[in-house]
Amino acid sequence: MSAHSFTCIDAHTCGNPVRLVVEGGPNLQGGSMEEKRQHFLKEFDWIRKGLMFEPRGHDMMSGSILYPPHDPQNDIAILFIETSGCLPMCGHGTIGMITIALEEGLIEPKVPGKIKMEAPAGLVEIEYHKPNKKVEWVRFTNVKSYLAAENYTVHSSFLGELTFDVAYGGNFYAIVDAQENFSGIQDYSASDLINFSQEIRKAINEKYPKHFIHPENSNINHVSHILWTGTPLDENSSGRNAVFYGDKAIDRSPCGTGTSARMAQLYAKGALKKGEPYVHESYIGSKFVGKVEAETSIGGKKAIIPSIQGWAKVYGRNTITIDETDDPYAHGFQV
Ligand code: PYC
Repeated sequence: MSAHSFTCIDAHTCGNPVRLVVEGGPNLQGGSMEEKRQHFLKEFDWIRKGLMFEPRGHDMMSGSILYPPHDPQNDIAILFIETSGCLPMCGHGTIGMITIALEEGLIEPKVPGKIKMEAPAGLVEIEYHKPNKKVEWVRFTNVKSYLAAENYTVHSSFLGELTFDVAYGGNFYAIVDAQENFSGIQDYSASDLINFSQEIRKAINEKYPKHFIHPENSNINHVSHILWTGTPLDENSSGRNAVFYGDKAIDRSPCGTGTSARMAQLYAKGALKKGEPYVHESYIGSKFVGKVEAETSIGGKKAIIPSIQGWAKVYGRNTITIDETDDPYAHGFQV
């Protein structure tokens, strides 16, 4: 039993929080970020819970810890820590963490304007614009994204029968478009969408066990997120979503991995062309700009290489203590 201190810098990416642990993160074993992720989950998950859950975090809290790259040609490696666990990839987390790291001088990119980042889901190539002390935007080229299933169905006790597709963009997303029993996110509150999502995510994974297994990483093997769509607030936007993650969160950003999954779905259906900007709005109306950079394949399926551009703002510095000697909530709680 002891007390541990973590130096953190807090930011938000288009409204969604990012907490970067700058000091106090554990030494992890493994030759890749996926191996280090497994080691962290086995031995250090209390750090994630303490820093993400209440009372030090909240339902939307999302963070990351930086590590040196395994391949010296790369600039940085990252572990994502979230209320839901350690995501293989997180888009808003990448944009936020890169913004913090550049503004605070925590990384020295080998090639100015470009960063190669090792994530558990694979190598992520990043570009950024930093005209002065502040980073204006960050764009990352995400992992291979693809449409995994079409026209599956699930029963919602709130809405009735729903049809959905599943696409991968760094996590598996069930994508629910407007249909007879669901008129679109504009007609529902965030807490409605959370209630619907909790139920259907569980039902989807029970009804379709082993249907969603990443062809190159069998640790990524279920639908973890629900992406609901609806009418954009700005008529010039291409789409709007509400992404459910963790147990009670609706992403305040347009969700980088969710936007990648959405573009993979639209591209596979011929509704989005290579190079065409896809302006994706979040539930609160903040925007990412996505693009299909290239077509590729994965596990015998057509896939895309998506890019996502967004911004983040740094707003806080924290030394957070997790004191197991006298705090009954040292490792956080969820209600
Ligand atoms: O931006 O990829 C993302 C993300 C995942 C969960 C919350 N945000």
